[in-house]
Amino acid sequence: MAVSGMGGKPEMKNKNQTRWNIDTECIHGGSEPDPTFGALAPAIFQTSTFVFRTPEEGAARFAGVDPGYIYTRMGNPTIAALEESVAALEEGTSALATASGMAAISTVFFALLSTGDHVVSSASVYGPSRVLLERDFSRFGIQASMVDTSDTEILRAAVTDRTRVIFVETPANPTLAITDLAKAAEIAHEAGALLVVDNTFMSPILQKPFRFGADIVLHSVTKFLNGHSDVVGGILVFQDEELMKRVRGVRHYLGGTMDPHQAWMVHRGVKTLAMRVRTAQENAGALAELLAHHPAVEWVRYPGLPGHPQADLIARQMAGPGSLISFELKGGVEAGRKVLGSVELPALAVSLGGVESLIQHPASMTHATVKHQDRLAAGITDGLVRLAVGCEDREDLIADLRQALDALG
Ligand code: LCS
Repeated sequence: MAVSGMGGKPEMKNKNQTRWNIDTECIHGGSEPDPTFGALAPAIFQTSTFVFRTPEEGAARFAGVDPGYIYTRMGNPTIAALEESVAALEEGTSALATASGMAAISTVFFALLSTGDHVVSSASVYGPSRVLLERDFSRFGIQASMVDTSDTEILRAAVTDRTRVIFVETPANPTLAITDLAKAAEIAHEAGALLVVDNTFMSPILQKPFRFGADIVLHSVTKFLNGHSDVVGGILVFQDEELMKRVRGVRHYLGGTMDPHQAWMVHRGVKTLAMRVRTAQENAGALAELLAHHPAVEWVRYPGLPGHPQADLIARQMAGPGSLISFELKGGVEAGRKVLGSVELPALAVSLGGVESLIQHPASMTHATVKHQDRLAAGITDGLVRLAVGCEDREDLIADLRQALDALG
């Protein structure tokens, strides 16, 4: 990280392109030995504010003439290092880290939508993203159509002359329905709207939404990017600097900025992103196979299983099927509860993308706030179980899930 004088902002080395292959980029992006002591690991600038050497310098920073730091809600070198790293991984030019994934989502909606505007969103987005639109943004006269964006014709038909944003999560949480990003971008741009993609489930290792025309890519970094189930955070990534500045102004005043220590933790997590994502994905492939062949299982959804109806799209858009599996047991909700209680390795907890495997029941947990009929319409059946596969030993995971399924009799 090149630092230009006290409080100077780091320079972006990788404008719109990565210098290295992605595994190397994870380890080195946004990190350079510090110029003072040569520490390999970046320093944590745990400060709320930055000292100006002269009144003129302070005035120049507020006027935007001097790019140095002012106050951590508006920017901080430790947060900037993470932003630089994730921007490069997503092939963006800049990023804005936020206090949580929901802070990223609410900030972007607040920045892009005004009274009378309309949003089209995937019906099976993460529950709170949907509730935020339907319960909260509706109070300001912003309409939302929650549709099956994995069907391009349904998506096209939902767009009106007031549509300003198309917001998709692909694969969706937890139905794993896949939306064609190139088509969604085309539909958004024809309507004069922006395509915002929640790329949390794939991470930049497995999907690069900007390549398909996305305007903003966001993450709950709580998941894969941090990867250790110990930090909540979010990030927004841009290729258009004007758009970034519009959203940045809103982040600064809404106040959902990330904390420096949080940023440092996430940046450390990013270093092992590629290897974690691949290990979890290999484990998930094996568990999906087990589920697909087990007599107690009614159905299993996993983008990597043979014969997937969207196999062509998956091959075009995703570098791999990821590590989320959803399934339903023949014994329905009751059997699901038994499995949730009898697996030893996957912890019974919401969230995903950590090294630990987690299992949960969306209808009563992550999507409990979504109305029952809306949940069913979105494909989140009452018996659906979501398994977020981690990085434990594959044979241990297989043996554990097998004993839980076999015990159903
Ligand atoms: N986007 C997706 C796809 C998510 O899965 C989540 C959280 C968020 C955004 C929100 O991020 P946060 O504010 O929590 O950092 N997903 C959760 C889940 O599936 N279980 O618990 C949280």
